[in-house]
Amino acid sequence: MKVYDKMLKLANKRASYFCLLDPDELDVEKTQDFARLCEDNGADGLLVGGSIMVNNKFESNLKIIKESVDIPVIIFPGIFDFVSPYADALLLLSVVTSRNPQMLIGEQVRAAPLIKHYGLESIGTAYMIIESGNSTSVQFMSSSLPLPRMKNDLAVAHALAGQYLGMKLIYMDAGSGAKYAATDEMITAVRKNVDIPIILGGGITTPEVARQKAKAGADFIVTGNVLEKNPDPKLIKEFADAIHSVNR
Ligand code: 1GP
Repeated sequence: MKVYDKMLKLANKRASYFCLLDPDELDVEKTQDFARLCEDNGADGLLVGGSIMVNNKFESNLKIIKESVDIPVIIFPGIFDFVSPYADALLLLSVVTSRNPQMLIGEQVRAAPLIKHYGLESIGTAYMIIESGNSTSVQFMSSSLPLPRMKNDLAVAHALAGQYLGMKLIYMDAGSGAKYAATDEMITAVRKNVDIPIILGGGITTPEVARQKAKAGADFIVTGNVLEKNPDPKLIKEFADAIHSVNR
């Protein structure tokens, strides 16, 4: 089954949990353990990527991750130098909140021939960068102004535009290490207006907040930083249980 079909199936049942692994931050020796820890404690999938590549560990780490787990391994590219065959799918992000053509279509054009070459499942994703209370790597690297955090109508308009353009997912991201995650009100407003699944990430630091965001309408909750700082199996399980408790 294609990763996207699995995601649709999950989204119809209950909220789901994705762990984000930044390949630059992982020692090759620890990568396998970390990926398995996430799977064994309830993660529904792994996102692999980051805003910038600071070393050459991406492909070797991705390969290890892919060989270590059965849950979907999905490339989450900050830049499209992250295309690789060692994954089940790739989120083909277009930064719909940006007005920088490189982020809207330029990077995707660069990536497309390689995606075709590898036969990689590509999931067109409307990527929305939301104001986070601090400056995040993704805002800086994409040279885009984030969407103001109280402007729910603007968020809805961007998400709808993504859906009408034929994108398959909405990713609402306050950016890694965000001070504030996207508000419940904004998530609910987007949820009420679009039919495609919503991924929510950036600044989720406790299982309780993760559950709250899932209740507000996010179908997939992503955590990155919090596990990088503390890769505790108990914490991963608490996140997974809190998110899975939200039924559709
Ligand atoms: C960022 O959604 C991810 O793109 C995860 O953010 O590292 O803040 O959990 P955190």
